[in-house]
Amino acid sequence: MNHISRRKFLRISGFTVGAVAAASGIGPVLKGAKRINDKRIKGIQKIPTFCDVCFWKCGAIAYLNDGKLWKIEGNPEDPLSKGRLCPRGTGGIGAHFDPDRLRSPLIRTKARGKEEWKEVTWDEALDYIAVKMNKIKTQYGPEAVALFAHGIGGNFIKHTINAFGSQNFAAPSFSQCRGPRDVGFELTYGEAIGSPERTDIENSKCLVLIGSHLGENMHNSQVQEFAEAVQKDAVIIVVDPRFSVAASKAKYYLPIKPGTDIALLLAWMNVIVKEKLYDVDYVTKYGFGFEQFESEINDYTPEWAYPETGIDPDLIRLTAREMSKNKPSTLIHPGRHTSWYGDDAQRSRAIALINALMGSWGRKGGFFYPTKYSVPDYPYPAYPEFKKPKVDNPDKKYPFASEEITTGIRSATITGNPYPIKGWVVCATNLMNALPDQAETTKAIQNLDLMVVIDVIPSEIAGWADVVLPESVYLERYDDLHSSPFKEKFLGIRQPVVESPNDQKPNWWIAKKLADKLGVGNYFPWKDIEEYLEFRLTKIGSSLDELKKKGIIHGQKVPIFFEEGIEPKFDTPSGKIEFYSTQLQQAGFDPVPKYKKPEQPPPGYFRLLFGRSPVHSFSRTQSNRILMDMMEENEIWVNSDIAQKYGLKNAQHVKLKNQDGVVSNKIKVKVTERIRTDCVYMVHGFGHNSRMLKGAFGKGASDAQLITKYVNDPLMGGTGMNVNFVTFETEV
Ligand SMILES: Nc1nc2c(c(=O)[nH]1)N[C@H]1C(S)=C(S)[C@@H](COP(=O)(O)OP(=O)(O)OC[C@H]3O[C@@H](n4cnc5c(=O)[nH]c(N)nc54)[C@H](O)[C@@H]3O)O[C@H]1N2
Ligand SMILES: Nc1nc2c(c(=O)[nH]1)N[C@H]1C(S)=C(S)[C@@H](COP(=O)(O)OP(=O)(O)OC[C@H]3O[C@@H](n4cnc5c(=O)[nH]c(N)nc54)[C@H](O)[C@@H]3O)O[C@H]1N2
Ligand code: SF4
Ligand SMILES: [Mo]
Repeated sequence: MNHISRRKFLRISGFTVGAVAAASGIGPVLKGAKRINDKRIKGIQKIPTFCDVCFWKCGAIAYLNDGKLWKIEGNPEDPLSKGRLCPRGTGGIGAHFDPDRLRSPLIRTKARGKEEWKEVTWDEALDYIAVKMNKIKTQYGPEAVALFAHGIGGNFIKHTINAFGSQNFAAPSFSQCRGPRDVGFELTYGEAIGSPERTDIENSKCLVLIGSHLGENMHNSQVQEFAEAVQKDAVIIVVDPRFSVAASKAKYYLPIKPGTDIALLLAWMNVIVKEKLYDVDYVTKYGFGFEQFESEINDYTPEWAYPETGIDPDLIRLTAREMSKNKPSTLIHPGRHTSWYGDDAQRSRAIALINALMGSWGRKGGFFYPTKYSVPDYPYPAYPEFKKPKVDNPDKKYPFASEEITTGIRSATITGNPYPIKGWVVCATNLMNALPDQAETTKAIQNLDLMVVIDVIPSEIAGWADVVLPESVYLERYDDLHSSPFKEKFLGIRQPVVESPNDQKPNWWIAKKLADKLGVGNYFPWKDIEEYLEFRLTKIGSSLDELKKKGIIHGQKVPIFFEEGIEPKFDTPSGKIEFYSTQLQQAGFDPVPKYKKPEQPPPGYFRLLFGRSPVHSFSRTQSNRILMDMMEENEIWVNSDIAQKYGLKNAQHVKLKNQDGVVSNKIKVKVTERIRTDCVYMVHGFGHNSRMLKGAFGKGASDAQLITKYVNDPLMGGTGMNVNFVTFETEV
């Protein structure tokens, strides 16, 4: 393996912090930025805050030059960023300057989805919403209004909706993202992985990445720790049908047939158990049901796994031994976006179990026990009694769902079962791109009496709203306090760096004002957010002033590993690590994961895979002109042999047609050896079709549009989305 420095590693994808600045033409776009502070201040001002280009929430310092927004860097005091932002964070200032931003509240004038609006005042918009919400309340009950939100900005809106009387809330971060993983680990260890992940990547001596494409997935701390591990010569094993950026750092690359990871995991466990390569003491002390587990995996030899996975049995043995050599500092990464095939909670459980064999849970180089700065909540009045159970998972159809299921709310909106949902409030989540099956989403929307979207740009979901509310971007507002469960306790603040350019308002203001209009203003006893923050900060002996100045404060260091004194406790029915799960067995599921063959593409079709670009977040940054400069459209990765067979040339445009006849926008072909022949790959988030997104409209293709099919995870309701197949249309 080649040795590279951390700096070089971060450059592997060609996007260093410097590159962002150089490519972005920051100078010209900066014109006209307004600062929040004294307008006469000359020279440089530094204002600590935290990033919101994704949900990692890196501590940052924004710079003003002569009162104008200049740049943003990492806050060295922040344990998540350690003073460095990822390229998206650095380009985040482009959100403030985006010419396509929403400027004032809008009310729809034509049919839903036609994107015809009139500009209205905040009072008009909020009155309109309050009247409709109260009408829904009278007719169907308050729980007929549901909230979809993603990220810290949703906290205050959620408070308003709860005060109104509804607890129907869901975020795509569960059933479309990390839900299966968290459930798989909860079933095994009694605790979830959480966010940020509780993985001690920097100290791991052997790191196994199953699809986790760190380096393209730019979750900052993990990428920095990954670079650290590479530098320290950790053995990297990457399992991915596509030769990812991470694969280029690996000692072993396993180009697995998509959807067959459980077979590989079972074969690895088979070798590890048969050759007694596991941590015998650890398993004996903390394990439950090991004998049943052992007999269940007895037949899953590497030779059995070979035709399923396409991975050579010798390579399976070699990598199993390599993992074992480095235990307990062997980390089989749990992944994050794990809603792939519908058997995902079981795949995650298999990952949890192989980690248990390595003894890595609770150990250095494995999984730490996170700690969190705790700040007392604001003493709000109790919410009204919720008269109906949540709508998203009736009769506990998905018995192990530990959070709410977005698609459950969507199907209740379509069917009226278990009860009708008539209003959606959607805050900071582009449901058209985040949920599978867009036709189902629009069908649900057509059933609504009220559809409200709170966004910063005219996203696809905003295009379907009755009322669109323009929020201030993160650089222009306060948010709730931020303390993540992590390796150390810390508390961060987001504060305004510049003023909003038009009539945009922060989410706390929108939430409070809407509560007033709904007649539940007593749930917001504070005058403004500064008073709210001051109140909470006083409770911990700090102050708003201190946080505004420092951006981050630290708590006391506590042990986070067993070897540091954490007591090994497992919140499972047996109080141990469950190699055999009686909970699953009693609920009629496999107590030890089993492998089921994935459905194969029909002849001439290829499985559609998707992932991240290092310079974009989901579908939210494509119109940020700084990030757009770095990547304007996505490409479809096609294996060279397949390209030759179909006569496809590099950079040629094609359309993709899926198994249900849905045809995509034009997308550029990337001919490459870096992907298997049975699948194609694209970056998620492109192919915008909202006409008001002038900069991003029609650039590249949308994976979401092609995901008309999905498979529900029977354990927890996650939506496996890697089950769609596409073919090429070359007449474009
Ligand atoms: N097809 C497909 N679907 C997926 C995925 C995929 O890869 N492919 N990934 C899945 C995963 S892992 C996740 S976590 C989810 C992510 O799902 P989402 O969180 O819904 O991601 P985005 O599509 O970026 O939508 C975010 C929306 O918030 C808006 N926004 C940005 N900043 C602000 C703000 O400050 N205030 C407000 N009010 N709005 C703001 C953006 O303009 C955008 O419309 O999607 C899941 N769904
Ligand atoms: N730059 C950037 N970074 C991000 C985000 C972003 O929007 N932009 N979003 C963040 C969020 S919320 C999430 S959830 C993560 C998502 O990122 P991750 O959790 O790291 O990855 P996934 O999206 O699950 O998977 C994408 C990878 O899985 C591979 N893959 C596809 N099918 C299979 C399979 O069957 N088996 C195996 N072994 N591999 C397969 C694909 O080829 C691709 O390399 O990224 C986070 N980081
Ligand atoms: S990982 Fe990047 S985009 Fe996400 S919060 Fe950190 S700096 Fe911002
Ligand atoms: Mo995610």
